[in-house]
Amino acid sequence: FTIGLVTTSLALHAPSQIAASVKKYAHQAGYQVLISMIDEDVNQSIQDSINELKSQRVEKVIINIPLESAEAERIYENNRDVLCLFLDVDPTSPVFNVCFNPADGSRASVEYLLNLGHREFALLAGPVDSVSSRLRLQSWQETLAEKGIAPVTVIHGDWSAKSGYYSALQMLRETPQFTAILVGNDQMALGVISALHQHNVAIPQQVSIVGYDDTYDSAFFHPALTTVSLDLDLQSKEAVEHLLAEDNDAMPSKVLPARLVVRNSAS
Ligand code: IPT
Repeated sequence: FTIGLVTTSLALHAPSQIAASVKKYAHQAGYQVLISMIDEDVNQSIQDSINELKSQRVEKVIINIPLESAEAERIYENNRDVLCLFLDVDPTSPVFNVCFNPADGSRASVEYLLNLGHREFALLAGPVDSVSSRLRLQSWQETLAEKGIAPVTVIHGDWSAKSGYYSALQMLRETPQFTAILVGNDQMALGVISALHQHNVAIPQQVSIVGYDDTYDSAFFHPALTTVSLDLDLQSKEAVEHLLAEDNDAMPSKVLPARLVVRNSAS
C-alpha cells in the first residue's frame, strides 16, 4: 500500500514538517509514502510527478503545491484515475482539500498589534504566485483597511530567511517609519530579525515582528517569535485520514483554524 506526496521544496521548513508528519501517519495506517518534490516549471512537472507515481501503482496522492483553484481543478480533471487531496489551495476551492483558514490567524495578528498601539505597518508577504501568501496578505490588508490604515510598505519575499533579511534591509533604507512588521512566514521572520539586530534596532522595543507558521524552531529565535500557528502535524494527520477514508463522500474537505501564539517579538 503506497500513497504519493507531491511537494514543493523540502528546503522550506513547513513543507518538510508536513512531509515528515505525512510519513508518520501513513506508516501508522500501514502505508508507505513515495515523495516527489518539484520546484519550478510547476504545471508540467506536477503532471510528470503524478504520472511517475501512477506508474508505481499509486492511487492516492497528497499535493502540497500552492495552486490557484482553476489549476487545481484542471489537475483533478486530468487525473480522474487517482484520488488527489490538496494542501495548499484556497479552502473554498471545489477540489478535495485540507487547508488552513487563511483569514483568522492573519486577522488575529493585525488586531493584536493594533491593540498594542501600532499604526505604522510594514508587510512582508510570501511569493506573488503562492495562493496562501496572497490570501494572508489580503486579510492583513483588509483588517488594516477596516481601521483606515494603509501599510507603510508591502514587499514580497520568496519564503526564505535570505529574502527576509534583504527585504528588511530594503524597508530600513526606504521606509524606516514602521513600528511593526507582519511577516508571511517564520523563515523570512528569521532573516528580518537578523537584519534588525545587525542595524541595532531593538526587537520588540523599537520594532515588533509577528511571523506565520510556528514551525518547530520558531520558539527558539531571539527573541522567541510571536507568530500565527499552523498545526502542520494535524493538517498532515487529517490529510492522511481523509485520503484513506473508506467513503470519501463522508469525509469532505476540511478547513483548519490558525491561531496567534504570543511570545516575545512584539510589544
Ligand atoms: C506554507 C508555509 O506557511 C510557508 O512558510 C511556505 O513554507 C509555504 O508553505 C511553501 O509553499 S504552508 C502550506 C501548507 C500552505
